[in-house]
Amino acid sequence: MTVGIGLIGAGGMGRAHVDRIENELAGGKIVAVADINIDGAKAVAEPLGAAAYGSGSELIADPNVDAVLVATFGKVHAPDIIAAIEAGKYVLSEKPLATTPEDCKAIMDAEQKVGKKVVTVGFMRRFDRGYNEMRDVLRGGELGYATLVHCRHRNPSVPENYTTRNMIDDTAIHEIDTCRYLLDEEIVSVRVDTPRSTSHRFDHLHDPLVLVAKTESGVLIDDEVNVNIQFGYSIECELVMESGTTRLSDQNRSVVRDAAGDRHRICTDHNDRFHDAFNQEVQQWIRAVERGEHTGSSSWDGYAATCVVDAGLESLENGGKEVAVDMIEKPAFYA
Ligand code: ISE
Repeated sequence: MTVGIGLIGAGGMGRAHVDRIENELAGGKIVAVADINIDGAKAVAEPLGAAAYGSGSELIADPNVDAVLVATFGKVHAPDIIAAIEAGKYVLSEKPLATTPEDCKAIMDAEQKVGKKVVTVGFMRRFDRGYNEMRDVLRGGELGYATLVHCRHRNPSVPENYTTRNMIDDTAIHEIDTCRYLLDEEIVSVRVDTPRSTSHRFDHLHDPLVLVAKTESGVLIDDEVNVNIQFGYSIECELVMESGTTRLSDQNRSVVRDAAGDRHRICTDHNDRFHDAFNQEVQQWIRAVERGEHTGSSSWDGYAATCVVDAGLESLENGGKEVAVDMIEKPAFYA
């Protein structure tokens, strides 16, 4: 079976997914594209012979669409995701699942009503080989339990419309999910520190920020979010256990040595650094849709990350005070 995929949102992330589905992955085909800018939808759809729509609801109603890939802005995700759930279609939603805990809860309610998990959230780092090897080391138990996680999330630069809040809801949200995944527990409190800012930022930004979070068992996470670092896209993570550590290495495995020293290529952006993880994520989703199964992170993971983001934003607006994460009890449905 070829899974007919409908893409909602023809921006950069949506087009990157189209490219991988059409040129790198197996089992799926883009059959429809929707965007509020219908010309943008047509520009992606027409070369593929796919249908173009001006709204998500028209795309979801298209009988050729078996599954829906949502790549619009987070704050408009919820109505399309809920409509797709009610139409009985599997969904892969780019992160964040939604921008408020209330919208995430509405998605979870709709999913529980149809009685099966159909929503995957695009936290692609869960498919990155390095993070999975780190997770295996912790789970293996030989180095004891985790005590600390040190994370660094560095982007070369950001556009002028990117805000300080985006450093948490758009950027640090990846470490929030990754640490929940690595440690297999929830984050219970967050504080955001605002060190001296770099001169490379736009004036309205506080850059860098450091998010400090604690988990249920007391593991302390520090996440440097630094979005104008200039030299490239650099993601680091070290997990400290009782008698050893494990850390992410760069995706590049070879080093050039010459008279200038040892060096390897630095990644340029998230599509470059997480190319393989994105491909794994979307490929596994297509295969799972074929089998009628759920894969990857669930709506609960999307909800939990959004609750942690909310606490981080509250801390940011209140001088870096520690804020407890406010979350409902996990429904048995997501156990
Ligand atoms: C972007 O939306 C992403 O998801 C990238 O992974 C992240 O590095 C970047 O900071 C975000 O703006």
